[in-house]
Amino acid sequence: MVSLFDSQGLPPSEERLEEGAVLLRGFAAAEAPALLEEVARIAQTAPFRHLVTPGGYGMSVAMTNCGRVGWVSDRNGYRYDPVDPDSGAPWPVMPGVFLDVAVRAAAAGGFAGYDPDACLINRYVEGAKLGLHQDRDEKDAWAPIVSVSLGLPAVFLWGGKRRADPVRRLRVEHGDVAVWGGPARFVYHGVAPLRHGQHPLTAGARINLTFRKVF
Ligand code: MD6
Ligand code: FE
Repeated sequence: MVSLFDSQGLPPSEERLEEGAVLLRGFAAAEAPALLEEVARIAQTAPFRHLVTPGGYGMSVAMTNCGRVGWVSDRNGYRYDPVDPDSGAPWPVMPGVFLDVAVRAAAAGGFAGYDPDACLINRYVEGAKLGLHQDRDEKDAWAPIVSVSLGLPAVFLWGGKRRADPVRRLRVEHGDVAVWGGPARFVYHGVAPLRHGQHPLTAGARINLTFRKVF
């Protein structure tokens, strides 16, 4: 009998990157318009801004957050902050539709009972990029990162556990969700410079939602 599942035992729309990591193609496509409406609402309270790295460089990606804490960077380093440093107010509450997509994607990736504390929202325009890095500012070293791509496509860089490991270039499109945790939690990753384009829902931008269990 012809199997609907590939040799890795996953449906064709799920690409296993390695132990603990999957790319769920189109997983959030149906919720994407609702997710983007919430992003616009969040950005009215906590506007997108270009954070400064500890080294003093402005990041090309514009960021904001929602949830119990938000990821921020300044001359003192990276941290999770319960308030938006620009306003002194708590970050907007994580919308139900965000939580629902993140929890279901985590479960599909093998991580049941996901309880993210933070959602970092990234906005890329033409030329914006994120260099190869590990996410290591979270106390929970097992719970997955859930990364939702919206709008313009991008090339997601998927490396290994050491910076010098080979890097795969994965095209991520509107609605795709990557989940990495457990043994894959500290894989180096990044985003190649965004190519010019137009998307019906985000115009010239890519929006990325990155969920994390922090504590
Ligand atoms: C992305 N973002 O925007 C992935 N990690 O597709 C990240 O991996 C990320 O934006 C740590 C801190 C900020 C980020
Ligand atoms: Fe990251």
